[in-house]
Amino acid sequence: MRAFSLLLLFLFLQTGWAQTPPLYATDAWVRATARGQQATGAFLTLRSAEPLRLVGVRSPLAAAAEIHVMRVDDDGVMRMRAIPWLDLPADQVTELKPGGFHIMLLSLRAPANAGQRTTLTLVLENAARQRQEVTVDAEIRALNALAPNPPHTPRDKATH
Ligand SMILES: [Cu+2]
Repeated sequence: MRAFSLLLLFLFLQTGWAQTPPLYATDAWVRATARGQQATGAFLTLRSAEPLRLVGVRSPLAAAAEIHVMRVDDDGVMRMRAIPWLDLPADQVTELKPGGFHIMLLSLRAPANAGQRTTLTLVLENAARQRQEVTVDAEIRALNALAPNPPHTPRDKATH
């Protein structure tokens, strides 16, 4: 793990909770884009001290973002689709990574160039349905970092 991932900046934009959310977010990165690409994946590792739900994400890089899951469908083809939230069980590491859960940044406002940095703002909900936001710093990494993007379901294609 890189040293910079331990230096994440946590920015608390709302005060719905008495305390800051008990969330550890590390190794956040965004896949760099090729020319003309409208969407890309964002990834990070999360661990919460209490049950939380990731219900949304924002980034200055993108006009919209979705939480996606990637699964092998009945026909044996791996596809990804949007899910309304991602549960973060207490004291359990949840990895958002290529080939699994990930954040899809959509309608990109600018190319994501390797070596540059951006931010991901995570919208979290606790058991009492209070929401709070945490912003983490993310490195943009080369297009060929780890697995390639698989095809989306036709439903997703309409919005990507
Ligand atoms: Cu996706």
